[in-house]
Amino acid sequence: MPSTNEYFPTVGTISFEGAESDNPLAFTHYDENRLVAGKTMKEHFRFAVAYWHSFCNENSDPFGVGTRKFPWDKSADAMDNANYRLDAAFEFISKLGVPFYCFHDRDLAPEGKTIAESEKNLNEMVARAKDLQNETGIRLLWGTANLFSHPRYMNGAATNPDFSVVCHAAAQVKAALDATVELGGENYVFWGGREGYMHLLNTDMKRELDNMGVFLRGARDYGRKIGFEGTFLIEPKPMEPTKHQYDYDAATVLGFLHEQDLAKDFKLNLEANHITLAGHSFAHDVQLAAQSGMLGSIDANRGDAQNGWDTDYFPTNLYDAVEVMMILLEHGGISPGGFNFDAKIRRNSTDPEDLFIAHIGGMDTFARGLLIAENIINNQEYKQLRYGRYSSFDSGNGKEFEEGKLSLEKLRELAISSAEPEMISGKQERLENLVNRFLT
Ligand code: XUL
Ligand code: CO
Repeated sequence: MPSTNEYFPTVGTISFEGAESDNPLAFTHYDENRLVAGKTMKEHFRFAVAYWHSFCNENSDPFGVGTRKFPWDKSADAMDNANYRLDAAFEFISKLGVPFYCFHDRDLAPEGKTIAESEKNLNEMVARAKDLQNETGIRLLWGTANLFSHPRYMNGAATNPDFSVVCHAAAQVKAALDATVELGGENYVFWGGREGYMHLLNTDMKRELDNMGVFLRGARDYGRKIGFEGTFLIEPKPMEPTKHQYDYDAATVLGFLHEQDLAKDFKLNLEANHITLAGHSFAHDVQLAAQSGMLGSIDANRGDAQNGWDTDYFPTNLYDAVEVMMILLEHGGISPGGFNFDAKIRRNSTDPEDLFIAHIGGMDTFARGLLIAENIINNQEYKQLRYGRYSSFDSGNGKEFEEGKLSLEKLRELAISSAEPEMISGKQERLENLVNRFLT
């Protein structure tokens, strides 16, 4: 039964109070209506709350049960609790003032004993979510299917060596696509939770990858058939839970999408902590995707330099935010994607207000990053140091080379007729110092 209770009674609507504020439950930099580079902050970020971390994950870990007590888990009936949870989610998201949310099918509704029962549960919750969306104006950034928690997916979903498991995965994706379309979701995500392998000795990698291609083309065709006009997204991650994940990083997924004829409908959902697990900086994969027009959305979080796993901290690193916002400003932004907080509060953060404080911190970090990034990319010294390095390609033989007009032999002749190249400094330290000047 739906509830009229408040689940976060000690916290009201979060408002912008400015950089001088010391109120932990107010924004210091995220001012949703502030215009920056022609767009409001709200439009720049399109922030989203992740249903799973915020409302489903009680913060258990391999060493102990969860520490968060969910006031919405008050019934013995899983569907009742799903309804209470939905109320809590919309209360939280409304108070925080975030325009979007994201979910897995199993976050919203419990799995039933049969596929038909699972679909019925999901449809019931989708109908209620639609009402709440209409009441509050909150929208769905993306939906997805959880194809990794159930034991049947222990050997993968679309890449499972057993065809009957692939069929179960397809049934789930069909229902999750139906739900996403019904709720006006702007994107649909595939994170290859267990699409990968533990050992080559029992794995036909080529066959599994080809099957993943067939599966994704089928999902795309079904989505388009039911009127999904949004972007399909693949979320790279190099490892965890499998040893070798097929969607290792942005470059790997871009290659796969082109090979499998999926590049027109799919883009990337890049998660900061996944990128750092792959050995790159957050900015590296964002740049790689953005420059090829394949940046779809961002899962905003942060890893830990000392830990080699997916810690999913809330993002509070200002330098990372500046670097990423510079790329977005230079490449036209993130829409129709957004910034989804795929992040969890620490296991010992047990006050209900901690969930607000964590999101506020992430939003303020990116807002501050945006303001700083705008100042840097408009700085003449930065532009000259970064882009001026390539001026030898702007005219003459350099320009002809870029146009593909000079043969290898011709390049050799030019080398012989010119003097030994001068040493031209890359000025890295000067640029790093320049960025630090703006970090106020
Ligand atoms: C797991 C992860 C997922 C995806 C959606 O590391 O990031 O939550 O974002 O399945
Ligand atoms: Co994610």
